[in-house]
Amino acid sequence: MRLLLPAGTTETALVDGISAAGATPELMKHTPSADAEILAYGQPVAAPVTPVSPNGCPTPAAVTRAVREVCEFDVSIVDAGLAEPTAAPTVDLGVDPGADIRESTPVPDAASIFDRAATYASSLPDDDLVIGETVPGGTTTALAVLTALGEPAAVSSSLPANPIERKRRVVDEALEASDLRSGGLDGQPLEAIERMGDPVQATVMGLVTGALEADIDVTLAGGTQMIAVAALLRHAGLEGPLSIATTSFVADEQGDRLGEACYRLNCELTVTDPGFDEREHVSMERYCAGEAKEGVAMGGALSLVSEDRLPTVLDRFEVVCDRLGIDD
Ligand code: AAM
Repeated sequence: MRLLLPAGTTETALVDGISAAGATPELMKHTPSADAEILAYGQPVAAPVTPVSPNGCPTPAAVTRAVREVCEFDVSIVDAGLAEPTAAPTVDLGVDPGADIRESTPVPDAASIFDRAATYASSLPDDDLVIGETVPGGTTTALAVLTALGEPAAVSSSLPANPIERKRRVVDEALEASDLRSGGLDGQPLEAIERMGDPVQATVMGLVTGALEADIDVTLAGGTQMIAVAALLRHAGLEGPLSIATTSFVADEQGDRLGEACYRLNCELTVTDPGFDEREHVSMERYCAGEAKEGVAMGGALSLVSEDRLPTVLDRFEVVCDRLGIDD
């Protein structure tokens, strides 16, 4: 099994109060580069910060890294539009950072990103891929492409209280800037990304398509951003079952909507509860309070952990937090 982490950015994350995937909007552009380093090395190396929410909740990369230290799987990080340097080894598919979706064409080369990602994934030697994401503002761009496709638009948030009205206003402005109406790009997924999305979506879509063509099994590791990718793939005509693995934090927040979306998109759904409520650790308490919830393939990584190894993973998460300078 190989974990692929497409890591990228969208300037949409700079909208005030839209994301907690970084302590401040200015620091958020470093989050994907730092997440890549945490996954690769266990701590930031060149990135100037450990990504934490404004309340100090550590990035889900710390959880995924803890699972990796216990379960040992291969990782490849795909540069899906990083805005800042990373010292993590990355696969270069020539992807630029995404612009603000309130511009007319935030991802002008979505179609060629898709092609390059598909070619890369189809050449991999693995039997199974788990594909995650890190892109602050990603739930807003997910809402935007779902709206453009005419799909029911329910998305999660890295904030405990989802700023959904704020996101809807951004999406309305994005539709206007792209001269679109809701549902106007039904059946045109790459155009939806080009005019309303982010470069990570084009990358994940290409990776999944290339892998499935090469008979490699794929799990989409994430929450509602992966629902948006599944919708994009269905609008591209992809048939056959898809599979999503996410955390109980997303599932609890979304309620019935998550299962309904998976049913509609013919997606198998795996939800993993890491049992953070049974520990007294400040990071785990933050997750239980609804912060972060998912990201950096956290749900997919946790789904690999057998019940008897979960305590070891939680112990390891405490060690990783310690290494990251997060007090308990
Ligand atoms: C990724 N890195 C993160 C993080 N994510 N570091 C700290 N907290 C997170 N939540 P939103 O749309 O609210 O920004 O949420 C999506 C982001 O949150 C993604 O980057 C996802 O991977 C996660």
